[in-house]
Amino acid sequence: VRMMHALRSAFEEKRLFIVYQPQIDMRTAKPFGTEALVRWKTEDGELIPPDKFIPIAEYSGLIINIGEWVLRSACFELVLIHELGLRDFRMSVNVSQAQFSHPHFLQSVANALADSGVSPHCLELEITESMAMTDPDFLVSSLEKLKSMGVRISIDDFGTGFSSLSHLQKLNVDKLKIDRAFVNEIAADTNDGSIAKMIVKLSQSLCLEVIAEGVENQEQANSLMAFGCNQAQGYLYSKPLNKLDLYSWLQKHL
Ligand code: G
Ligand code: G
Ligand code: MN
Ligand code: NA
Repeated sequence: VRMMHALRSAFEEKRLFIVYQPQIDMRTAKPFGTEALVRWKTEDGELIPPDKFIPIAEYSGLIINIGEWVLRSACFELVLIHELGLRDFRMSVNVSQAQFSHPHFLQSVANALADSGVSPHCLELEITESMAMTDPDFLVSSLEKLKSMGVRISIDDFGTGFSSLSHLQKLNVDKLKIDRAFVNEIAADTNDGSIAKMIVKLSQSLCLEVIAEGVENQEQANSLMAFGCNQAQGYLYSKPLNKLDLYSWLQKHL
C-alpha cells in the first residue's frame, strides 16, 4: 500500500520517465524502431524496475493513467523521430492486461494517434501471451478493432505463456517477440536454442514477423539469423536509452 501511494505521487510529480531500446535489423545492423520502457526514479534517486511497480500499477488501477501517458508520450516522441527523416521508424509500446481490458482503451489509442498525428502503421502494441488466455472472444474482437485503426500488434515474451497454437492462429497479430530466456539458451558453443528456433519456424508458418529480445552477444545474433530471425533488441546493440541518448545513438547508427 505504501508503494502504491509512492507510485501515485511519483506519477503525479513526473518522476516516471520513459527509455527507448533500439530494435535492429541484424543483417544491416541498422535500427528500424524502438521499444518504450517506463522507469521510476524515487526522490532518493533509486531506480525501481518495472517488474516491481507494474504489478502494483495493475492492481491499483494506476496502470490506466500511466499506460495512457506512456502511449501518448511514445506517439509524440515518434513524430519527432519521423521529422528527423526516419519516415518508417516504429515504436513499440507495452500494454498490460488491465489497460487492454479497460472500456476506454480503444478510444485512448485512437486519441493518441489523432492527437499526435503519427502514422498508425508505425505504432506497435505489445500484448502478452497470458492475455490471450483470459477472454478469447474479447481479445479477438479488440484486436480486430485495433487492426482496423492500422496499428500493429506483437505478442511479448512469446513462449512463456502456454497459449495454444490453434488459438494463436485465430489472433490477428503481426509479430512474435521471442522471450529473452530462450535467447539466453542459445549457447555460444552449441548453437542449440531449440525453442527459439521453433518460435522462428512458427512465425514463418503463420506469416508473422519475429524479433528476439535480450540478444547479448554476436553468437546469439548469428544463430538467430541462421534460424531465420533477423530482428533483435538487446545489450549487444544498445541498452534502453533516455530521449537525448536515443537521438545521439540514432545519429551514429543510421
Ligand atoms: O524495462 P525492463 O526491460 O526492465 O522491463 C521489464 C518489464 O516491464 C517488461 O516485461 C516490460 O514489458 C514491462 N514494462 C516496461 N515498460 C512498460 C509499460 O510502459 N507498460 C507495461 N504494461 N509494461 C511495461
Ligand atoms: O517488455 P519486456 O519484458 O520484453 O522488456 C524488455 C526487458 O529486457 C527490459 O527490462 C530491458 O531492460 C531488458 N533487456 C533489454 N535488453 C536486454 C539484454 O540484452 N539482456 C538482458 N538481460 N535484459 C535486457
Ligand atoms: Mn516488451
Ligand atoms: Na519481453
